[in-house]
Order: sequence, then C-alpha cells, then structure tokens
Amino acid sequence: MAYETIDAHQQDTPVLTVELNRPDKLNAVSDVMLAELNEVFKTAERDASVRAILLTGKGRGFCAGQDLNIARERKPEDGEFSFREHLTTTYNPLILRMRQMPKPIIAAINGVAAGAGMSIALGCDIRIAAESASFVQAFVKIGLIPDSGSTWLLPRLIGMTRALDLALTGRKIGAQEALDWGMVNRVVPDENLRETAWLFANELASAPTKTLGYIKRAFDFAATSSLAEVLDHEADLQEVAGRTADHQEGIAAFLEKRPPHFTGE
Ligand code: T3D
Repeated sequence: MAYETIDAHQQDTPVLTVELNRPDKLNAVSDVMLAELNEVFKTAERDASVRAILLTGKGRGFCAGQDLNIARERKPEDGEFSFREHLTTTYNPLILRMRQMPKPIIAAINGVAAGAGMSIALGCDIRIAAESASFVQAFVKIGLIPDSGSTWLLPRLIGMTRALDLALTGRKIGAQEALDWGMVNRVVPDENLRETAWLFANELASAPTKTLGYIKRAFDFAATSSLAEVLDHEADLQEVAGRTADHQEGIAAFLEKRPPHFTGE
C-alpha cells in the first residue's frame, strides 16, 4: 500500500519495515502521518506474514514530534482545536496499538527523537540507537506536558529521578547516556544501525511469535498490577502459550538436540 508520509515494505521476509518519511522536517508528525501509522500497525497486527516490525526514520532524524507548523495554525482558545480530542483520537490509539501489538516492534533510532517522536520510540519493544541519535523531552520547551505515553513509559524505563530531569528541563541526551540509563538496548556506529536492527528484527521474527505477544502483554499488565493479579495473569497466558504449536516445537527441538523451527503458530 502506498503512503504519503511513511514508507512500509516487506519483501520475502517476515519483517515489516516502516520508515517515517518527512526527512526535511526530521520526520515531524502530521495528522496524515498519525493516520498512516495507525493504519500500518493495524494492518500489520492482522497480517500473519508479519512477525516483527522495524521502525526507523528517513534522513538524519528519527522523529521530531508534533509538526509545529501545523500546531501554530491551531486556535484552541477559539474552541476550534482540542488537545484532548486530538490526542485521544490520534497519538493515544497509536501508542496503545504499539504496546498491544502481539508482535515485537524494533526501533532503529537513526537520529533525534523529540517530543512525541521520543514517545513513539519508547513505545517500541527494542530500541537500537545510532551513535549520533539523541533524545529530547521537547514538550516543556513549548509549554506542554509530556504526552503520547511518555509519563508512563519513561519512568518505567529509566526511573522517576531521571525521567523528571528530562521532562522538566527538556535537555537533550545522547545515545550513550540513553544506553547507560537503560533507555535503549544497544548503541551502534551509525553505519551499522540498519544491519544491526535488521538482524535483531529477523531473530525475533523467527521466535515463537504468539508467545512474544503474550510476553509483551504480561509485562505491561504487571506494570500496574499486584503480585497476586500478576501471578494469576501469568497462569492464564501460560495456559494459552502452552497450547501453541511453537511450544511443542521448542520441546521437540530441545530433546532432539536441533535448532527449533518456530512457525509463529
Ligand atoms: O500538539 C499536539 O497535538 C499535542 C502533542 C504534542 C506532541 C509533541 O511532540 S510536542 C513537541 C514537538 N516537538 C518539538 O518541540 C521539537 C522541535 N524541534 C526541535 O527542538 C529541534 O528541531 C530538534 C531538537 C528536534 C533537532 O534540532 P536540530 O538542530 O538537529 O535540527 P533543526 O535545524 O532544529 O531542524 C531541522 C529542520 O526540521 C528545520 O527546518 P528548516 O529550518 O531546515 O526548514 C526545523 O524547523 C524542522 N523541524 C524540526 N522539528 C520540527 C520541525 N518542523 C516542524 N515541526 C517540528 N517538530
């Protein structure tokens, strides 16, 4: 399917690559991009041939957040624009869709991730950053609070002390600091980013796909639940994971001393 602000391709591979494609604006987010991202993730969720998603940006930026040229035209004081309505119909479903996606999403962070662009990076499951990548909670610089899930995701990844430091100051941190703080999984030389992320995505695409989805669900559920609730939820999900063909294959492969061939079923 042809998109205007993103590029999505998957050729003879279980990995769907999604590239944000407004490089002149460091892939700042327009309404069209929000609609297209929601659409591409919705389609990927339903498409059994997609077993992992690789998200990256074209050009020198990953994503600079909300397009401020568009934001400048709004007239919230006249009642012509509602932040609440905009967020609840665009960014929020996108972030929820990413967290609820029953397949892994790998971000290849090729440059700056700012504002909601940082939230989108945080909404992925694995973050591989180029050495030149950077992260900015840019919201405060324009008088806004962190949104698109940043207030939930960021402290869970790096702790409240560091999250508040970034959110209150809006200071930019580099890839190495992000790695030291546990915000990204790996930092690689810029020229190796695509290949590293691609190999990672392919590795996850040959894993037991349904189980990866249950793992995501289990961790997100556990983030806001009691131990008793979590134990119960784990038991429910294991009941389902334990009935997959991939579970049988995993056991057979182990006992037969061969590599497993998971089909995602
Ligand atoms: O509004 C709602 O619906 C609520 C939701 C809000 C979510 C949000 O994301 S709020 C936060 C919005 N984002 C920002 O405030 C970030 C603004 N951008 C920057 O602070 C800087 O551009 C960066 C730190 C990201 C990168 O700096 P640098 O020096 O590497 O690049 P640059 O020169 O500033 O930007 C390059 C070009 O991209 C430039 O255009 P030009 O001059 O070459 O024609 C710049 O204007 C453009 N650009 C960068 N960010 C945005 C943008 N254009 C529109 N919107 C942007 N967000």
